[in-house]
Amino acid sequence: MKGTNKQLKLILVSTPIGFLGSGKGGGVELTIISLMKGLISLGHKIILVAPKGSKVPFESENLEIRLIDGIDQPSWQHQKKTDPVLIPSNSVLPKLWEIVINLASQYDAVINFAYDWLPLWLTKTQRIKIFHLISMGNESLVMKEIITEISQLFPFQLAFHTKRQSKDYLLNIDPIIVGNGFDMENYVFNQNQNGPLGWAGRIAPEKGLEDAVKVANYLDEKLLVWGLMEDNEYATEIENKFGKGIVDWKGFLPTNEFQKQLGKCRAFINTPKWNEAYGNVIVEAMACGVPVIAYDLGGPGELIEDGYNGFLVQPNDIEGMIKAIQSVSKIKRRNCRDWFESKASNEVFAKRVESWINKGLNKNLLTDLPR
Ligand code: HBI
Repeated sequence: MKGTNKQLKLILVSTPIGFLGSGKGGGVELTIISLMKGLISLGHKIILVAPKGSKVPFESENLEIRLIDGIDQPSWQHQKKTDPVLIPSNSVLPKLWEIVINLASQYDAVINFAYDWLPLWLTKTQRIKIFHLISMGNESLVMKEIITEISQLFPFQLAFHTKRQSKDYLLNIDPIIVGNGFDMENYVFNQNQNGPLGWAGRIAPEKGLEDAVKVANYLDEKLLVWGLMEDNEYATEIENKFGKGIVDWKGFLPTNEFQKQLGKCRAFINTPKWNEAYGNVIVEAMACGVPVIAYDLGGPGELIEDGYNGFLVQPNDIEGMIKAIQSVSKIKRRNCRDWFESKASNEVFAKRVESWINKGLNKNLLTDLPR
């Protein structure tokens, strides 16, 4: 047992919007894989309950995988904030949680990664403690309601990636922040200071790609773009506006290929238009030594230390973005890698999650609730 605590037997439940490896789960896919690796290296035992087709890029005798067939849950990012909870026919979500309920008696705790109403509501009904790593800012009223209620009843069982993300919710205690984590071995530090500009993320309006293209256009250079093509119309609009030659679409690549190309960039541009919960891609850039120039919004605004591992720019400030890019050589690329190793490796992330779960398991709600 490497960790200082006793072995935990944990059920981890994945997002129902797409199997692990499909890219449809966005950043939460990477979070789950990294966390499993980190928790197993701390000596804990895991069973992953996930939609059929999910792939985990490593094996361990401390990891069991249970794959469940069923129809994907619609993503809250494609629904209105006021929409009701939809349960499609043959839905995978309730099937995932039926397995969890049947397994519960043999495990110490559950960690849920789905941004969905059902798992949060189940927290009130199960003996086993269900912990929720909330993966987005507020995207739905019914979700905000149930998160508020669970924060009243089981405040120690909710955690967030960043403080700014948690500000979207009405919480009963100070938010528990666990950050995020990535496998250090997957990212190679690249010294190169004269490369192209890069941008990565789901190709969708809330990610603000058009601002990055505007900046590249002004500087009269290409923009390398990695990410799942989620909204084709949006991409076509950008090409119609700025011409075909400016964006070099790299697609959604496996981490190993992505980080090799990403490391060649002299700067990584991040232009969120929503309260980005964390910003996995900016940490992946820093892991490769690439300074990040980000709007001071959401998670990125909390992770970038202005002048140390990148620059922060006022949201939507194109001028500011251009100026920052022109001074990016002032940032020591090694700072970016150092920040990553100390704050966002899967070891440090797993230790933060382990402490969150242990504290939550030791809380006796009757005596520990704040008055
Ligand atoms: N929507 N219904 C639903 N459930 C999820 O787990 C979910 C989602 N939309 C986006 C999403 N998860 C992830 O891409 C982000 O949390 C990162």
